[in-house]
Amino acid sequence: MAGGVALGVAQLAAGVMGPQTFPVVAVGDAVVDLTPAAVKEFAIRTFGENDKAVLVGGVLVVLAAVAAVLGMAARRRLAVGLAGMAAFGVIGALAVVTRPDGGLGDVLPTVIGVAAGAWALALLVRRASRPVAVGPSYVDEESGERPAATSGTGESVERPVTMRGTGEPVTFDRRRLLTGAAGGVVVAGAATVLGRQFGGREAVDAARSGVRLPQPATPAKPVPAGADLRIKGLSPFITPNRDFYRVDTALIVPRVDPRDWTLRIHGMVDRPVELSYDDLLRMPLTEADVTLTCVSNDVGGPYVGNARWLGVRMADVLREAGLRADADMLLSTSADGFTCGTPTDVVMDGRDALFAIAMNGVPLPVDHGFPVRQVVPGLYGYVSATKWVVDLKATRFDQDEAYWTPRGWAAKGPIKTQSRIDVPRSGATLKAGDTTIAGVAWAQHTGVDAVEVRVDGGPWRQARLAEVPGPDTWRQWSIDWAATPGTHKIEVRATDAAGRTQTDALAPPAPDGATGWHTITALVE
Ligand SMILES: Nc1nc2c(c(=O)[nH]1)N[C@H]1C(S)=C(S)[C@@H](COP(=O)(O)O)O[C@H]1N2
Ligand SMILES: [Mo]
Repeated sequence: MAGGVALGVAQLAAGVMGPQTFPVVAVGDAVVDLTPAAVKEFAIRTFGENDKAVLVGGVLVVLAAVAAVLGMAARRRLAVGLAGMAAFGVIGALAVVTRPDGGLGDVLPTVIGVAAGAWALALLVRRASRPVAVGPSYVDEESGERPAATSGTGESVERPVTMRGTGEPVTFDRRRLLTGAAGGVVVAGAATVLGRQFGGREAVDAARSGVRLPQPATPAKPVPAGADLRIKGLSPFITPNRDFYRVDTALIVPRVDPRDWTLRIHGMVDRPVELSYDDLLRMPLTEADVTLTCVSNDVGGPYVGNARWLGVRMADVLREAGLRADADMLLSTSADGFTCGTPTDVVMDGRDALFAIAMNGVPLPVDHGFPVRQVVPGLYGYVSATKWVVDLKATRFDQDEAYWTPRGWAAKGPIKTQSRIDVPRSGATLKAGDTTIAGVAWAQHTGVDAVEVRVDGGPWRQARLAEVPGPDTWRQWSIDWAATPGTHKIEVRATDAAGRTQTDALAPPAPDGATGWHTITALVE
């Protein structure tokens, strides 16, 4: 109970000071940062986008178990419980302070929480061991006073002891313990709920809804009518924001107020600059359809999506800042300290590499990087797509390292050509007869030139390709199939516009992206 009070009060204080100061989140974030590539992959594969809930739940379960043990120890010696509480406080405080966006003042919610927890523990332990008022020698431990003596009328007995007369030895006042515990539940619960309400959430949401998106100076190339084959179960050409995959290291997404946001451009540049959100909105905006892909995506996996982005060309900003020729890396940093290292030549070669402010016609959703994120066609997200970006340093790959590099992932991450079967779903049961196999293929900034499908190891057949506005998006494909009864293996492979056909050699996502042909089985009746 005391542990619950500590967490609830810390949550309440963190609600005022900012969610990153909640020690449970800071500890979870630290666990994420200390996670090697293999464990990250395991977590993503096993829990998918619930990985964060699982992690926070895990931290809470461990805390609850240890708190229960400490609580029992405290009944014998209060000092042991208090020491345990303090030890957790130190762990939480260390985690908060060592976060990239953490400062010494951020320990306040932890300190207040631990103080409240210690107070609750002392109070409950006293109530759990309070001797029954048995005579005039009894002294109230809380007040230090003698209770009114038991009178002959019995009326002035401070609290009735319900078990009197049963013959059982009474060791503590059960009712006082229960009311104390109930009080603890109320304090812990109310503080948690209140804490979650605060946190500047509304302010950022309001600021986001208040954003007026300017018209693009360079609108997106029109999407050809034939880009969407509109086949049931096939990924739509544009992924709606609510369906767009989310991958990041943030347990609590940074809530950045655009009025406070700035982007600092520095390092190997002649004229360092700091842009405000309004500065950015006043620059010429480019709109582009770009398919984002995560390096953690397995062959056939879900971590790929296509959206219409609106933003300022990174190259424009960098030219204005006087980017030096010998800078080969752009190290971008997010509000929560995550970093990407993006090759300079890719950003400057004329493609639609953007500081994006909008996604599919609305200001970036908070989960996808509001107010500003990077989007670079052709590179996996972990080396290019910094959400909540606040800092860009022109540097060199031989001088700096981005977040995932020391954790076992390649420093550079061009997207590997891939194709995926969306219909039928793997393991689906279909009726015999004419049916359609369909999916998407991507080779960002190169383009997809061919998709082939084969059934049960037979000859490769060319799929029909949907139209695309350019090489930076995925491309839908479909092929007819006369399904015969039985279990069938269906495979797909794409060839990019440079003539390279996907290899069948299976490689896992780490260190630089999965390879192999997406293969499904379908049962035909
Ligand atoms: N701040 C921040 N930006 C980030 C990440 C992150 O962990 N933190 N993850 C990157 C990765 S690995 C990918 S694949 C893309 C995913 O972007 P999305 O969540 O909008 O789909 O964001 C990139 N940008
Ligand atoms: Mo990713």
